[in-house]
Amino acid sequence: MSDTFKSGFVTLIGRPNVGKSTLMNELIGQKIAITSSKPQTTRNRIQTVYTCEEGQIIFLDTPGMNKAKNKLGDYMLKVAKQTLNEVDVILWLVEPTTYIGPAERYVLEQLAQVKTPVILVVNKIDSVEEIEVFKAIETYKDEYDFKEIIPVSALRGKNTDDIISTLLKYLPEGPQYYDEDTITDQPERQIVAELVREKALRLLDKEIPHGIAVVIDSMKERKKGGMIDIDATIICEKDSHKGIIIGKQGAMLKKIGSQARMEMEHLLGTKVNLQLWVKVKKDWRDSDMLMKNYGYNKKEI
Ligand SMILES: Nc1nc2c(ncn2[C@@H]2O[C@H](COP(=O)(O)OP(=O)(O)OP(=O)(O)O)[C@@H](O)[C@H]2O)c(=O)[nH]1
Ligand SMILES: [Mg+2]
Repeated sequence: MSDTFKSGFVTLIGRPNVGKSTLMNELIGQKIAITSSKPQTTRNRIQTVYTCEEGQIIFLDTPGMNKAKNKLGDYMLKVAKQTLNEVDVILWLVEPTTYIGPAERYVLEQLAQVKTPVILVVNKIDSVEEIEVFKAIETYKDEYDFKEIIPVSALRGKNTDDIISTLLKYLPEGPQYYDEDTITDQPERQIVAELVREKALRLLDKEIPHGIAVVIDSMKERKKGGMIDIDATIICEKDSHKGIIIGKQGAMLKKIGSQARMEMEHLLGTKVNLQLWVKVKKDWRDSDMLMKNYGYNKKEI
């Protein structure tokens, strides 16, 4: 055992879809944050805990940094920005390319205003030739004074151990904030709702997923045990969307439900009876009250 224990908070930032949630799940070895190929999958700040002999790292997965188009977008941006000043280390994830787009410029602007050490993570190295990774590193290195640059593949778990050892190097000495069994601050109910949203995101076409929210209406274990009954509602913005989510003779809703149920059973370690409903709430993404009802509370940022 080493004689000093390191601990602290680390935030993952970067453009939507760069792989922040995938990387966080990989680092802690468990799926807590949902992921999908649609940008803006993560909406809230999700905290997870990694504990080892040398220290404890508390990860904060945030929504991708993007200019806001509605109140929900505004909320998501606030969640992401707020964390920059509160953490001990920032992990900035980028794609393995030399193109520094508006989203990256925006992050650079934010980073210029903080003193927190920044580690650049070049993700998705499995998707390009090695030379591209090298070129990306060369490009980024001139844009900011990064403490370290680490190329990884979050999806394949390649080089991700390097992130842990590097973080332990930069974290201050500190106490163990959480007991070693603690994995996340997310209530089970919230993870369950997110699993439904993930399946909807993955199964539905582009436009609809951004306008949906999921609420758990009830979640009860049967007296005899061995089965949990869950009622959940998918909220969408238009009648036409409702039709698409339900699908021909309910086929789409059934598919979302059965995929979500399987993961819930894995998460909860018991059989699940899942009932899904679909409701239309026009413009909920621009209503403070409805947003709060669906779990996006401004006061909690
Ligand atoms: N090829 C490849 N794909 C990856 C890698 N990491 C993540 N992805 C994929 O990229 C997509 C986005 O991943 P997420 O983890 O949801 O991205 P995110 O940054 O959390 O996105 P937001 O929550 O929308 O900001 C998913 O389809 C992942 O499977 C990687 O290392 N290689
Ligand atoms: Mg995410």
